[in-house]
Amino acid sequence: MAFNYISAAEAASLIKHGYNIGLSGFTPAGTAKAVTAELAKIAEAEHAKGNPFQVGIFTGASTGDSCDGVLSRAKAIRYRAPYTTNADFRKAVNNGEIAYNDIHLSQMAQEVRYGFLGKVNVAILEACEVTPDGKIYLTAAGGISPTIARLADFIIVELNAAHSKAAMGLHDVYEPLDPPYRREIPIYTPSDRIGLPYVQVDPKKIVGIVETNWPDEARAFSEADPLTDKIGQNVADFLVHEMKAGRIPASFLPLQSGVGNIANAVLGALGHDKTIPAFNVYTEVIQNAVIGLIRDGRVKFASGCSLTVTNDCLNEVYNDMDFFRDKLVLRPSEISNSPEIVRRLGIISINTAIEADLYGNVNSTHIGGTKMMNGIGGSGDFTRNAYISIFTCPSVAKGGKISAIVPMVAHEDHSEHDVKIIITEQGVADLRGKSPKERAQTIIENCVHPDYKNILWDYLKLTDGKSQTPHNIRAALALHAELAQSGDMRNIDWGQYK
Ligand code: 0RQ
Repeated sequence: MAFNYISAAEAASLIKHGYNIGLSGFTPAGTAKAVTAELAKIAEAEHAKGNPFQVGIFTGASTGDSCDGVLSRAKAIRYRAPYTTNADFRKAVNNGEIAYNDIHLSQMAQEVRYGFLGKVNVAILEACEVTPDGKIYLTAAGGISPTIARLADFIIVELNAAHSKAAMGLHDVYEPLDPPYRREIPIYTPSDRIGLPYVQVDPKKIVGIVETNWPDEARAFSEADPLTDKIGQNVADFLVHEMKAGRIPASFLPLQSGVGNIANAVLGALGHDKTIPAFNVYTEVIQNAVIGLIRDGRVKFASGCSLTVTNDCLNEVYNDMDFFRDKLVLRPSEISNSPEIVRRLGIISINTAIEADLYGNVNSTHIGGTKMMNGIGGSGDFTRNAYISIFTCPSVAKGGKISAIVPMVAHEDHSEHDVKIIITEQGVADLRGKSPKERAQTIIENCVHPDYKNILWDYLKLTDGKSQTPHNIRAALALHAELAQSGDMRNIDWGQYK
């Protein structure tokens, strides 16, 4: 079939007010970019005429500025799911302008299929190649592309020359059946391939191909610093200790690691620690550190949903596919983050907390209990099902004015039942096999910053000290209230709660 080649503006003009748009990509990797950038201009023009113009966005995870950034500045997003990292989007959400639904990433595709989120009007997929019989070869991410492509009324393809055709073959595209017909997802080792290297669509649904040359908008990492290095080293030391104690098999287990500088530092430290054998990665986001470790032979195989790497690093992979082809695979997010597979493979999960409490509950998403930061991402998919679930964070934020360990988290994403290890630059709290009261002792002794140790010991003296989970309910959020009032949790005076 001969395709219609159209401009990004022509493609955007096919999208109407009220549509739900399904987008390829996972993080800024592999996200369609050109059509959404034009759509923002249409929204602004319609708003200037006094007409409403807003759409719903369904995608794999965060996107780059060309989607969440421009569309939120243009006030063109009514609804969006799931995870996002864009600062303008965050501002709009916390200003009450956007309905944001923070869904576990593994559940996004199936919630769309189950009809929980409404109709997908159009899918926009970024591709490095598309064939006349409807084979769409994705770029740097799997995301929810197979599902939105199948469900959408029509499809727009962004054929992006910034992604080499060498990406063909990187993907393993597989969509499970829905209940009551679902079977096991037959992945038994991180390198198993179970699907096709492309998304197959009905070519008649492709209404236009937009040719672009637009590099991914992945963020560069800050240089490693002593704090993140120390956290990374604490994670590596803990895992070596567990291996030596026989609680992790000597052949090691696959790792999942979240996004950001701490995650990158953790992987770097693990890679350099030669007491850990070369290992596999089964994760959602493959960052720069993993590519380096594959080069060094420290990571044997990496399965992920996206290559969220700097563009230099991405081109390094594309230019050397002969080396990387049997060491990398990209999967849709419901497979990369599948609870079934996480449990089966015995994945060790490492994610970042905003704050944790004395009993092991973790807040990954909200600042001060009310303002959205980014979202839960895949941290819940992995944590709940991991062989060992680890959360890392610096012990203090904002120059010491905030303790990351608080009496009670102001919002809970991961519960005491799922969080097994907390690691800060101060040390490691191993919560496995402990009662809540025992957990509080080990967390204060090992993870809390020296400025806050007595503050938290004193908090415990305000409780009955005997209940299953001792709290002084009036004082439980007093550190947060103190921060809101004086700007520094260290100013707390417990006297009023005695
Ligand atoms: O503020 O931006 O003003 O400097 O939060 O904190 O330390 O720079 O760390 O960028 O790794 O983000 C949890 C948000 C950490 C992230 C979170 C302030 C701090 C700073 C950012 P500034 P850092 P990071 C994989 C798995 C949830 C999803 C997840 C995240 C800013 O890792 O979104 O894990 N995780 N997904 O100063 C007030 C506190 C604070 C605080 C930090 N207690 N109170 N502010 N900050 N702690 C990803 C995917 O699923 C795709």
